Amino acid sequence: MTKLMGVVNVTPDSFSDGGLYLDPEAAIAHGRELAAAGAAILDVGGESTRPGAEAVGAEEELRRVVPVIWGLADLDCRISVDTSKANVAEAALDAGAEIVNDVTALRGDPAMAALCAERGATVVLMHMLGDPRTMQDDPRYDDVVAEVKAFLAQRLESATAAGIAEERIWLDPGIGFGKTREHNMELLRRLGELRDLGRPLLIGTSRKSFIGGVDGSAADERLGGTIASSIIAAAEGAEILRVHDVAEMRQALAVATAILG
Ligand code: HH2
Repeated sequence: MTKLMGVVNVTPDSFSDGGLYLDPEAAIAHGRELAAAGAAILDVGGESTRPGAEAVGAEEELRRVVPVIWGLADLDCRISVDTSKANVAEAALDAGAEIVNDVTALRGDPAMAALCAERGATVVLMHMLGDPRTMQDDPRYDDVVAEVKAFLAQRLESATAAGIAEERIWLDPGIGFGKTREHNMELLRRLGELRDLGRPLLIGTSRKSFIGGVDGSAADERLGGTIASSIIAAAEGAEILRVHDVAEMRQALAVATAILG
């Protein structure tokens, strides 16, 4: 059964919903709505990773995410924290999170792997070429799927060597993170090849710019493209879909599942 991870961005500058949920009460209310709409997981983030985004200090990131996680912890939903800083992840785990979604795949903070191992957290390892400030400058690959797959295999090995149980690791090719529109589409088309890695695949296409690259739509007009790309990802074996629009995605998934079984 494909699971939905609802996005709760507690940021002023996220690419599609920046500033909407910066107030903790608004973020908590939004998270509760996503849970009621069918999210199995809520991904709470306090730092935008959109292309060109500026890094946020740990103090500010903590101030944004911890109260929101506290406010969601009673839900019948797993909480994930979207961070690459170990002290933010630690405070989030203390507040009730169980999943660490690290877009640097444990390369950003040398203390992150040991923390996740010690706390028994589930960890999302994502592929990114470069860092958010520069990743869209001129990404190049000979074979994007083979290179992303080799990277994820290496990060999986490094995470298990650091003591993180393999069954607690999910993998993500990082749609939009150092990839052209063609790279993103090829990864989605050939996603099935990443199933050989033997771990659940998480995919985040929600509202991303490759959709606007197809039809010129703005970030808040990409629901149709989000649904199309997420359904294709699910059909290719993605087990977790990270989306902003949980209710609409849940209906699309239910219909696709009813048809295809
Ligand atoms: N995409 C975004 C953020 N975190 N994490 C994973 N594992 N996979 C993704 O594809 C992914 C992610 C970007 O989306 P969003 O959070 O809406 O934007 P921003 O980074 O601007 O806050």
